[in-house]
Amino acid sequence: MVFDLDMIKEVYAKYPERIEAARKAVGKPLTLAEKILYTHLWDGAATTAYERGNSYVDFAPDRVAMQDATAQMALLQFMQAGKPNVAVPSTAHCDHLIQAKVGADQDLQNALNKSSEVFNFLESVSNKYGIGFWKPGGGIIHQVVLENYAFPGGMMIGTDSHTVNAGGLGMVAIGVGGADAVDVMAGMPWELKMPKLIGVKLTGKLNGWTAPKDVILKVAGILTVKGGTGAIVEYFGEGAKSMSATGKGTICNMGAEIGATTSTFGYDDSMRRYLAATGRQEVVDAADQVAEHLTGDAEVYANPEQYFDQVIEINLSELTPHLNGPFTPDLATPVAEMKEVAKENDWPTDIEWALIGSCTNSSYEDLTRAASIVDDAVSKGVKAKSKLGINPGSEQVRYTAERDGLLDTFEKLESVRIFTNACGPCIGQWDREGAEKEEKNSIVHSFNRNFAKRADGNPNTHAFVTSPEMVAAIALSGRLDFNPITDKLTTESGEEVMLKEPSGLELPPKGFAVEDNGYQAPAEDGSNVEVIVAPDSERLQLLTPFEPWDGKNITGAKLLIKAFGKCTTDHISMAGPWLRYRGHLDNISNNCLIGAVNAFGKETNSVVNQLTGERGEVPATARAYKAAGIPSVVVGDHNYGEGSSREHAAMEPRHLGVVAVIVKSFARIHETNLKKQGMLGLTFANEADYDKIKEDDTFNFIDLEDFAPKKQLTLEVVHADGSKDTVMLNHTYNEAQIEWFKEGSALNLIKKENA
Ligand code: MIC
Ligand code: SF4
Repeated sequence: MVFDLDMIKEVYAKYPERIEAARKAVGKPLTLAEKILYTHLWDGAATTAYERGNSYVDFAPDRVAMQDATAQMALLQFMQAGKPNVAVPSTAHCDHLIQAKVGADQDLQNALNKSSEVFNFLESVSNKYGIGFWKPGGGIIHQVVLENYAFPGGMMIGTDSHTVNAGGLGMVAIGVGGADAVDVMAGMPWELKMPKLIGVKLTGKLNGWTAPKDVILKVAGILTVKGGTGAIVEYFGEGAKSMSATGKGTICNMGAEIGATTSTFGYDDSMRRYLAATGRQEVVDAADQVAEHLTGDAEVYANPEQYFDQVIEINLSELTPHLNGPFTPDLATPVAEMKEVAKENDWPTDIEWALIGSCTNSSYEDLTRAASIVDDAVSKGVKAKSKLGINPGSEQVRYTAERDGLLDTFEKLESVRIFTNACGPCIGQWDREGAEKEEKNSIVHSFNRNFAKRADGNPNTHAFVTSPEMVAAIALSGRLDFNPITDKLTTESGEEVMLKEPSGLELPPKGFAVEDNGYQAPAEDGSNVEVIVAPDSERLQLLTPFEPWDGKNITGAKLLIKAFGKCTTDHISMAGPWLRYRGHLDNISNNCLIGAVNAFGKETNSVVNQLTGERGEVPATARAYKAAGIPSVVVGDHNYGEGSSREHAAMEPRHLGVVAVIVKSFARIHETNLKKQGMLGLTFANEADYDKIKEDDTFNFIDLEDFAPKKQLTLEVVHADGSKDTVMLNHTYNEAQIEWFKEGSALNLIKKENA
């Protein structure tokens, strides 16, 4: 079945005319990213060119996707918008709340027992408002979207940073906070600053042990975790065409780790093959009619330097396998150098666990390539030294892999565990035995993120990101520094053998198959569906609107925490066990900033309460200020809020009385989330002023009453000894966003306009 074919055809019907208008407006050949952006303008055909990195633009995305951990807050907000139905095709996917422990069946049952309240809530809200619902076990949102909904040249947003995965099918797919999704579902424009464009030219062809994952591991090494901020990365060249659509998805997926707004590839045969194999020949037929518009212009790819803001070239024939980590996804080490680098850094080299899965690498092709390694090793008499956990990306992939004997191949290893088609260990939903001992250890996985504590909650677990085939090889050898290209493995009988190079199948030769893919269509007429939230629930809480701004300068605000170094959304609002409270703002606020390192004392979750002079936990201290009617301020370093789209990282401080977050720089989604929730997200005009902030500072905003676009704000910082510093702050608020601040949140404004 093809979902929303009419909508897709309508999008393509507009393409020729809108591309022509865009060409006129921009006045030069167009990149693919520009084509998709300009065909999706809220106001219709383009009349003017927008300045990249500067102009705010209103877009009309074609669809919205949400996963359970963020959908709760997104839909609690949508329920307040006063609309009977979602305005564009939207889906909700249950994938984040299933813990990996014993194996798929039992783990799924446990999740159903534990989280039925949340699943039922999401199911009934979906049913009521016309949202497609994917049951627990149906698969990981981004794999399910790629298999069912993504289409070349389309634009979508999703409440998850890895929504960008759909770039593998030539979309512009962007991760956002729930409040942004509410705009689109409520039929309003969605605003984004016109992205800059980074072109990545891929020459040559992948071979041997090198996989699509290595392309993005390499790019991450070059651009670092903030190098893609505010930019769309467009891949092109012969090398791009030679990769499968799911391989392209892997590359786009992990573009979130360099802060990119999204990544994409031009429409090609790999996409045709994938669409056809996933039952969407009709989408191919429709796309083929506008195929010339679904990729960048030839002039652009011939002279990329003239059209992109930055160009990177990678020769796939020369690329080698990489391992990125620990603790950050941009620390790239070629596998061949790991022996040395691990020794130099004292990284543990024994591997107890190796994990394949996540939205990044859980396709049929990924499983076949990893299985080929296991098959070869088993036939040579090698036993795995480490445990191997596998989360298939979707029920369709799992069912097909089972039918084709791939799961049997993995199960020839005694130590393998097939987990649910869900995020599992990737988001800390992993009951890893012994993790509570907090021993120093290393794991390898095919996921995308490896921030401290992310997979198993142990701060001393060094997690390394690599391709599924490398994960399999490392699982067999039990060593982080194993290089399958040069190193041998020892068989049961003591013989030394080399592993064969991986080989895989892009698509299942017998086609995909599935019995129950997990999809549930919403009611035709949802007006009678009742959504129930128990008032005493500890997991769900209806939202109380945030207070509007009183129009006066904020004064007397206290420093809550000055965060030191990396402060990702995992540090601000940890996942893992806390996913439990994603639908309950007050309860989840108890994890607010508990992972952030305090610049004073370098400890986590320990800050000075200026009212008592005593040290306390961050959430409790914030609550104390709030109870005393005193606003508070958070200060941070570069790329603050890197990582997830979770708007809890903005709503929690807001709920606890924080009025401003002042940092050296922000990650895109988090900055928008702060704005949407009526907070002040500001940056130091002079970065060095970060150093002026002391532990017991009080802040006075001098000219907030004149808050206006492109005008700096002045902050008076009063130190405990009475001395003062004046600090200038930059911001990126436009008129409309200033209104969100004034109203207390963007949602308050929507409600007011709909009243
Ligand atoms: C993640 O990978 O961190 C998540 C969990 O998928 C998040 C969303 C969330 O926090 O729920 C993301 O990437 O946006
Ligand atoms: Fe799920 Fe991990 Fe993908 Fe996030 S990155 S959607 S947690 S699999």
